[in-house]
Amino acid sequence: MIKLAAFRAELVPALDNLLALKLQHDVKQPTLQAAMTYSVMAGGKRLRPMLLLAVLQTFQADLIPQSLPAAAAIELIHTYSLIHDDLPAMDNDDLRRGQATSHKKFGEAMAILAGDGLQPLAFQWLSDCQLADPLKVKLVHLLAVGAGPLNMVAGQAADIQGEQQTLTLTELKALHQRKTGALIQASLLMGATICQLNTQRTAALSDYATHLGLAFQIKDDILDVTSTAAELGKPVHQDQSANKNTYPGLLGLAGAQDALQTELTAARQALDPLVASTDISLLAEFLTELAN
Ligand code: GRG
Repeated sequence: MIKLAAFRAELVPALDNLLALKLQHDVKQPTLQAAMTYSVMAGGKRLRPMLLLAVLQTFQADLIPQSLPAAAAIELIHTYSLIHDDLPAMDNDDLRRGQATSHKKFGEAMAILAGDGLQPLAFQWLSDCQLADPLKVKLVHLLAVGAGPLNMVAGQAADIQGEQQTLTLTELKALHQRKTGALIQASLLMGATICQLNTQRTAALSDYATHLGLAFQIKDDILDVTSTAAELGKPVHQDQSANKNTYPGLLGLAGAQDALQTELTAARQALDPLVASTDISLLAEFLTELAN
């Protein structure tokens, strides 16, 4: 099985080319096109599309070329969520991936419209891609459920409300499962759908996705604490995790690190039913990266 670094080196540029070309073709208004392209091409890690493509690589690699637009569609949804999350009415952030946020560069109205444009464009790309119609209906459904008011938007709403109170660990987990986990899960399940995997294999990937999504969020919370401490030139203390509604905030830094290991172990175990029939090393490598 190909290593994750080589897999990325091959497919991230292919995905980036496709995203840039299709945005140029499909967005008619120049400023809107600039704003949408600016955020999509700002150097994200492309985690979610890579997860979809990793499922294809694991089970049926010949489906990768025709599935690139479906993978790209997920990145459009992810980018919209970041643009809107950064808005003054939400997190009010000036910087994203080291550069000005959309509303700082293009103004608030254009940033809202860039996000608005990215959402339906994702479903346009999905429904246009070269896959069988019944599969495409399932893909549209999975992405809508993951990104919509059942999950991502609900998680964002709960997050905004939760700022007023301290959440329990169970509430925090549920919030993150919706806000960030569900799109990660949709990416893996979209891969399973394209490969038409059976129920048992799909369930294993779904379980892997749940734990991977949580591990991703816990790691993000931990990095927030450790990088802030590093920027301030201070040692990291458990009580430095100022934001209460984070894993380090609720569990302390060591507790959050334990929780990360627990989720990574569970994610790896979720792949066990697949080991006899396929090489799971590419999927397992996503976990190794989060452990380091
Ligand atoms: C506005 C409806 C709506 C939803 C926003 C996902 C989300 C919901 C907000 C993002 C808030 C945030 C920064 C959460 C931390 C985890 C996370 C999703 C980080 C960003 O994802 P990466 O690391 O980003 O995959 P890149 O830049 O690599 O694409």
